[in-house]
Amino acid sequence: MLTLSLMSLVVGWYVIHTAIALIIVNKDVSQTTRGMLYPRESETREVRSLDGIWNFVRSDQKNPTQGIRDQWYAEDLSKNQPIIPMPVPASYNDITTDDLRDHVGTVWYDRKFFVPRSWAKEQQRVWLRFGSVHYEAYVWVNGQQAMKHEMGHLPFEAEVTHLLKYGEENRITVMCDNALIQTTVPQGKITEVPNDDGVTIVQSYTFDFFNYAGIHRSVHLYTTPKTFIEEVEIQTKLNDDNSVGYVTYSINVNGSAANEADNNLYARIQLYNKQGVMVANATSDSQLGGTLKVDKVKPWWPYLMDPEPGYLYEMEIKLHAANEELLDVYRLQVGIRQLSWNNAQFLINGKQVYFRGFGRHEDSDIRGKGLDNALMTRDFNLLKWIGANAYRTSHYPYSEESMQFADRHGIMIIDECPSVDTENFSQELLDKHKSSLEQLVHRDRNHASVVMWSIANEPRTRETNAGTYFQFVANYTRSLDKTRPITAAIAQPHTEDKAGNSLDIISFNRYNAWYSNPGRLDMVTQRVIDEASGWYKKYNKPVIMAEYGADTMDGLHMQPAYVWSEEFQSEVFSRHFRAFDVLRRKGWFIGEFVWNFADFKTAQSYTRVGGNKKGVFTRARQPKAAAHLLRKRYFALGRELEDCSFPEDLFTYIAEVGDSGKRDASDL
Ligand code: BDP
Repeated sequence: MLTLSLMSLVVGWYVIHTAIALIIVNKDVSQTTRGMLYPRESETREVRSLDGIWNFVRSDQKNPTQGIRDQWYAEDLSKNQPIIPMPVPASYNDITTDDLRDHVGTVWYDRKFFVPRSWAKEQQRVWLRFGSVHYEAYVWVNGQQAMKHEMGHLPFEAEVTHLLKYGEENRITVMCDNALIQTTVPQGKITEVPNDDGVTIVQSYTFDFFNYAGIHRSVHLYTTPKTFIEEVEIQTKLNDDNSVGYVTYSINVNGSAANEADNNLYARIQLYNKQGVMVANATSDSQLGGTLKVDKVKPWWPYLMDPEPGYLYEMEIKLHAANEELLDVYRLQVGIRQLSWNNAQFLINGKQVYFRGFGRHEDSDIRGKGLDNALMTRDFNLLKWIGANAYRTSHYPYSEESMQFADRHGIMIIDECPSVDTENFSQELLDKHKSSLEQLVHRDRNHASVVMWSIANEPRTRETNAGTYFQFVANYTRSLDKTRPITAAIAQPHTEDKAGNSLDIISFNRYNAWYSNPGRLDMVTQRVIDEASGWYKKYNKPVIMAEYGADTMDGLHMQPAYVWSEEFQSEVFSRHFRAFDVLRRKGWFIGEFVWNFADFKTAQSYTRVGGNKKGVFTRARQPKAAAHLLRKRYFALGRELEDCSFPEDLFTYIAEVGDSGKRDASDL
């Protein structure tokens, strides 16, 4: 009985705000992001990682708020509960051998760390920053609440100068709640379900990836001077022949100079090329803004569009007081490029782009969605090996470290917020959805690699209110950044969609020969052509196929091709390639994205064998047969469209054909 009433309380706790509004209004986002520059060392800043092994406790699923009521944060977790070791960063789900994987509700982490005595300076502040915690986080430092943040995959930070003990040991405690309800982004449902022991609470969600949770990205402590560079926003442009670049910057400062008279702050900006040679410099205006002019600029180009893709300059910002005193130094990497689009094309530096890439996931064995530098580096090597020039961060923002990699390697990013399968449009959901985009744009606006914002994946855009809802979301995103187009990956029939009007570029997902007409390879090509044409006809905007593919068990071979076999995946791809080539000639079809880069874990279901197997690579990042086919296509497109050269090993010698065994593009 007691169990039952407690359970009802739990469900009540998670379902308070589920009302679906009939009228939604466009309200301001109540809390917008401040600061949050990626933590970097400089002459004036120190950075310390708090990654490592933390202590971990899971709450009783039936009593998720117990830790708050009993103030677990007031002491070491180990004082009151048995603790287990937990790596940070990592999802906690796949670390243990028990049922932690499917835990619903709150878990707790803590760890100790020293703050050096030397950090106790009058003129210095200390910040605590999380790269991401999924889904909701409460943070205490030495028992005092330091911050609270809702939303996975996005960073948050707070000043903790006043909470720390200098030259002593400190404790940080985190409570993380993975529960998803109808007003979280993404949405989910918590229900009470009878089981063999009475009742249990169940988390369900419609999206097709495992709801991994925990401290997913790095935790940093960093210092800034008392008066410091809090925000930097840059925008770049090129002149008509791409020979001169312009970097417009605006800086926000937090704090004021020690002496009132010196409060007239200014910034000195210097731009260095890869050789470390200064190519431009400027002194800011009194608003701490201005424009740098870069003669003989090396523009930022996507991979294979230029022999030197991903060219980055280093921008050094020095903040000075009026008396010349150097207050703060921050450096960031800047790619100089210009985006434009119209009703048929997307252009970078005046050149038409044809996207060829993937939908992806941050996902791997054991660590789940935890940041892993080895995996990230391998993934970028595979992207380049296969000749991709883009990916979509399906279905949430990826790590800041991966965004930096994308800048450096010239991989274009369609940057997606965490809204998946969006439905039951309520006021509260709209506010949070907008907030997720505000946080995303704020975090990623300075990345050259980010070329488009995706405001949702497979939203239910034929529902009542969908038109208004997505108009509000799109217009809000546009108000934050006018330099990039907006898309959403839509799977509803174009005839019934209500969101396309609000987008700049139409992306659609469709699984011909898989979810539609499974196994029917003869029902792919024409259907893809017809659907893409339908979208274009309806909206008169550039069209991308953002997802297509087939689940494939690596090692399963069947001739003739049969669903789940490697042969089938290759055939499905090939039937799409035919459609894409017809569509490319129409002039408004601008990209093809395979679903998915690699196999990934999902919730349990009879349609999934250990997860979604639509990867071109296995979860261990080894190629399936279709990877070799896709590689030939992506490089063939690179040769045709951008005159790139072929990698030496693209073709396997088979036999003497004509006067040599060599192939050219027409042999593909
Ligand atoms: C699409 C979703 C994607 C899924 C995929 C699939 O956008 O998240 O993983 O289907 O079922 O509808 O493989």
